[in-house]
Amino acid sequence: MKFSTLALAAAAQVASAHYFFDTNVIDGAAQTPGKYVRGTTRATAYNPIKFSSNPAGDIRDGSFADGDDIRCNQGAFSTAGSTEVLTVAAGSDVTAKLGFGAKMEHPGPGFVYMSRAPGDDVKAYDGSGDWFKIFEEGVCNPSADFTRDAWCTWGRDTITATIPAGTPDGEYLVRFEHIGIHRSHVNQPEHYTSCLQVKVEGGGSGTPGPTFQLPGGYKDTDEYANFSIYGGLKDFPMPGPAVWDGASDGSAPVEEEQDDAPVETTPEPVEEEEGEPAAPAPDADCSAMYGQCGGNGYTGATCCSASSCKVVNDWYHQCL
Ligand SMILES: [Cu+2]
Repeated sequence: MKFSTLALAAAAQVASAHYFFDTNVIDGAAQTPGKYVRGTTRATAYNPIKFSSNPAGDIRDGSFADGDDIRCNQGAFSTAGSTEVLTVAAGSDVTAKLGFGAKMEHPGPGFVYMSRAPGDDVKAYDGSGDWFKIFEEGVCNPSADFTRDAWCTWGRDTITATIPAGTPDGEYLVRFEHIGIHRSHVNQPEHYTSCLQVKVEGGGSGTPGPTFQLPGGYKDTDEYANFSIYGGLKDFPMPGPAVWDGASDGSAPVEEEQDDAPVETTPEPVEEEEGEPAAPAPDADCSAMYGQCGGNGYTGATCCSASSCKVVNDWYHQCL
């Protein structure tokens, strides 16, 4: 039956397409989720953070890219005290890993930022200070599909960065982020982020920078948030400050050349947004076809307006 095949495909996408970082990797071994990576209290941990200007129906758990949740994900600060602090040597790598076997199968860049905790007490730090960028990755395979596997992070479940050797000793938040940009052409970039708590030792005397703050550093008017991946390969305007060179004062960075993103005129393909219906449910009290109808922590409607509720996984029950 054609319908059920399509429904199964949609369900499989829901299970694999959204994700969150819940752990880090040390010498190849994934740590217990939440041991060094702050947890989240959001109802649907795997869902993205979008801008408050986006349609209400596309906002998940009240998380906003222009709100505090963009720092380390919703509720992360409430888990700071119970999250351990990982001691890392400057010059060594840190790696964050997605939970539940998920892979980054949205197109878009990966980033790693750091922010020093006041008083070098990261368990008491809310992330409201200055952030500097230590790593970014965009397109690795320009000959591949720009809407999919051209992006470095495609199909991976980790992001890795090197703590710059010049980083001063102290306690920091290390913020890992993937941004899905398949809907940036309609101003809906999807931010996936979590923070690792670290204590840097053996560091240097560099002055990290340039910096930005969160929220505020990402705006819905930024080029990356209005960029179309459709119509072929083009330069992507990386959001956030330039990557710190690891040594000098970053206050006067060499500006990276920014191409003006061409206005996209080709028709956009119909967007598949997994489990996120474009139209409101006919019965406003129940979830629409492909909408969520259950799962751990889910608080919305558990009935389906034009279908029945199926268990996709523990986190996601869907109207199919
Ligand atoms: Cu998505």
